[in-house]
Amino acid sequence: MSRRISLTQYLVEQQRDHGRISPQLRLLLEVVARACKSIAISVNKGALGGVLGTAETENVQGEVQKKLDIIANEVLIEANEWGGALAAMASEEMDAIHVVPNRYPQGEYLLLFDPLDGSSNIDVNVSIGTIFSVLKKPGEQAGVSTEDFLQAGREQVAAGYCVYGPQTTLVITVGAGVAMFTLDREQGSWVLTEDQVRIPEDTKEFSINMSNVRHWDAPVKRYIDECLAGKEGPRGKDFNMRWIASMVADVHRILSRGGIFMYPWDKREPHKAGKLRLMYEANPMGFIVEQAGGAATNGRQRILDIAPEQLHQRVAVVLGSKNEVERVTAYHLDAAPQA
Ligand code: P6P
Repeated sequence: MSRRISLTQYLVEQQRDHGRISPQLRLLLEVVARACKSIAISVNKGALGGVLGTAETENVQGEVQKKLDIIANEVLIEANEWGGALAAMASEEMDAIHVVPNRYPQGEYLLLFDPLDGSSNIDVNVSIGTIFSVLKKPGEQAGVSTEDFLQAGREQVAAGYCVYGPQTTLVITVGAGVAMFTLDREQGSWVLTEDQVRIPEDTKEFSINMSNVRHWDAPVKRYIDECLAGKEGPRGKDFNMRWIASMVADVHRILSRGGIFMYPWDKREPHKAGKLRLMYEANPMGFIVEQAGGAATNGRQRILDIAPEQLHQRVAVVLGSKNEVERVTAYHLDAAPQA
């Protein structure tokens, strides 16, 4: 069992003892963690807080926004503007980047987030979450632009998510492994409950939306068919399936006990490459999964090596237990180039 230390002590040790993070980055992560506590309180109120249902507006993705999507976005923006660690923020819920107002000092970091991932689950009381990614602003020049955000995922200096479920759990990496913190509601503090999280390299559990089977590329269909064939098939073992339709919850299960999560390329919208967003879903989750000994690809290429072209670009995602992700990659390389 890991030492039951606070998030603050963990981050101070990462800064002071391991030299892994700067004082500015430590402050930024503390503020994001505090914002997640505020979001958790709103989420947990549900109908009592008048926060369920839609907001009658659409986001840049063309998705109808839930009231809690907007609340979570505003909490993260307001919490992170004043601290002096950030130059700008980008969010799934905002078309353009949000530059820190002139009334506050500008810092060297860029924060990207999906403020409330899994929104379709909000009104039915299923786990949802906040995903965030931290980059350094490139160059020394004053000012910040959208292009400054377009860095490959391997450039991230920190990433994390908060899952609002039976427990409220914050998962963070600063590039030295993955740590999990559980919210102690009596104290109102984050307590380290697992450090150096490891994903088993093998698994018997896959996570995919099976209703899309007719739209998948051949390698994905081959992989899933073999899982479904079970003990009598080429894999020689039975598989189980889980699909919560909330990436944060599915990824948290994989970090906790292994598994493979797939949201593959889909022939319905070939130009979109996939449903999930590269910059604030696939990249942070890919960083976390790799830091826990797993793997994350788009089926063919390491997610963290993908050179972004647009802030809201989408990507296919295959992540989790290393040996399973590598098998899916092998099937893609065996097959003809993607249609
Ligand atoms: P589907 C939630 O909307 C999300 O972006 C991810 O959190 C989740 O994994 C996926 O979409 C679910 O998609 O098509 O199964 O509803």
